[in-house]
Amino acid sequence: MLAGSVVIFIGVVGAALVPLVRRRPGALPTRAMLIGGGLIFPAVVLMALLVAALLVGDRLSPRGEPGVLRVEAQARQWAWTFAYPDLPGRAATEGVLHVPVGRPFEVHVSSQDVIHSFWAPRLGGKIDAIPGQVNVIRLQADAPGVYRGQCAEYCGRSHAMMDFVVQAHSPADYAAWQAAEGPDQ
Ligand SMILES: [Cu+2]
Repeated sequence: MLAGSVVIFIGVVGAALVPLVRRRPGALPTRAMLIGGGLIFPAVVLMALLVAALLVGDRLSPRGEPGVLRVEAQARQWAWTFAYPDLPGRAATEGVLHVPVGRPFEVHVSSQDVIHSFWAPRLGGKIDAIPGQVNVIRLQADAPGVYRGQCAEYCGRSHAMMDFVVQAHSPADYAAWQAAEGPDQ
């Protein structure tokens, strides 16, 4: 989107400069600019963005497919707790969400107090954390590492400090973490 908008911006600025440089009427063909630039071009661009948005939205939506790891994210002022109902015996973690790499996981997001928003930008879109309601977002990390996340809905005094990380483990590391004893690791 950024690359496309830069190209369009340069084109628009260029078209606006043409009449200034070539100081005569009809420097640009009026009809072609109106119909082509004002009607057809935006329609094509917006359709392309609509298709892209629908595809991304579909990718982020839960599908009830088997083998997807389920994790739970509980927001509160001003921290995140992550629970692992699919991993019996595994204690909840504070501020760090542990996931396996290369495998989709669904985050079931809720809140204990006010509305927050779960957002790990490098993994995908954000989703609201609403008290009394569970929203689900489907994500996947394709490389091991740490993906920073942040509450994306203003939720009070320490909202800006309400961050978390998603730690994506290789399969062996994930098994080791899963087997590790004790809370908050
Ligand atoms: Cu928040």
